[in-house]
Amino acid sequence: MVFFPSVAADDRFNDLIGQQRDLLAKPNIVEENHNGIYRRCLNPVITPDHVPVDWRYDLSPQSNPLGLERLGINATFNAGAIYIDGGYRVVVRVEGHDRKSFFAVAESATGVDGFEFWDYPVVLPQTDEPDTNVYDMRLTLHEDGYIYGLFCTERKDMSQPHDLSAAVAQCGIVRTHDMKTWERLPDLVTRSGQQRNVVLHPEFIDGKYGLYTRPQDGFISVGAGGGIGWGLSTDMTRAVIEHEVIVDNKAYHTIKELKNGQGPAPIKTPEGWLHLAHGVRNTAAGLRYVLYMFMTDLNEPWRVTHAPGGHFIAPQGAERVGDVSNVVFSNGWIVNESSEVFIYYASSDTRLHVAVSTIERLVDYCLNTPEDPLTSAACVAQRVQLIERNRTRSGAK
Ligand code: M1P
Repeated sequence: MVFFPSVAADDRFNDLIGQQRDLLAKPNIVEENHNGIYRRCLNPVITPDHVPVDWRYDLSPQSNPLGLERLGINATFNAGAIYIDGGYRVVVRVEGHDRKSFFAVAESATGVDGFEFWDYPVVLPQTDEPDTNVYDMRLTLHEDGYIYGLFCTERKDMSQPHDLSAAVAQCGIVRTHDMKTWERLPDLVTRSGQQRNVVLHPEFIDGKYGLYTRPQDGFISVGAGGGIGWGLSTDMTRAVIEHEVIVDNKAYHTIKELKNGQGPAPIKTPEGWLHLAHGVRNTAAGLRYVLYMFMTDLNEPWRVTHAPGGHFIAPQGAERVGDVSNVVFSNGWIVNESSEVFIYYASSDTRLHVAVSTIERLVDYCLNTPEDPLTSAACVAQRVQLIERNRTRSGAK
């Protein structure tokens, strides 16, 4: 058997480009069976195979006569999202084989398929303290007119020089008008030693910028900290939060027992702000990340008004397996002019998916899904109540 039949490098490159063209042209399929709240699309919307061939291969037959991949892509996940001029744009966390993440914009006309990367990844300006790794950008079109990107910047923890996995996570900030040129602003300053999952609220609150935070003690563990926090900053060019309150706390024996974090910027509806977040619990198989929703007051977005119990989206089927298995994570969603909602979520830190819903359905879900009553007995009572109502309605004895 000939393992590597002799093929001209040019032919191999044309094949790779053709395969990618076919992948991008493949229409997505919406699942048939669904819960009425959302419908998953069956194919991931962005995988490493969507990353342009010329970002991975040296396409010169002279310097790459064997057609080898030079800079591989390991994963494409956790994407911020924004809707501009009828285009669905995501800022994807792209991770190379070297374990460093970077940001890249991909755009689709439908929101569910045909995502094509722009020509170049985002070139992120640095602060005086360069980032080692950056990830999970949340995009907010703020009423001040800028598009802000808040992301996690990770650097070595110099106070523990011999522990090579000791890191410090903080909130990096960029802003832009065109998503091509990004202005880097100083990192957010808070009283917490570590911050991840920081998100900018889209509207001013008493003339100040509102930010959802996640104060934490350690890099992976939130320790005594945690919960989705909230604070105000007078300025984004030197963002400082002096005082944080907890909007949504961790809770014993729930989907957010270990930690939680705000997903994308909340969506404004007449009934209140819709929030998407992730909750984490520990299991014998490791951490399990699921998505959940809640709603906050229109004028006081730090005050929870509705908290549907349990998870909203959990990893299922092939989503369960990847670099960090049993994880779904979301930092981007889009509402279009028809009030359809496109929820971009990544599975197992590996690839990006979309589920589709509507504002009406998500509001109904938040207003009418019972809260988690926190004990087995109370959960049974809640379910018995539902069964009894249904039986009474149908006239069953
Ligand atoms: O590996 C799962 C997720 O872990 C982190 O999220 P959190 O800070 O809430 O634990 C992030 O690194 C995230 O990117 C990752 O998907």
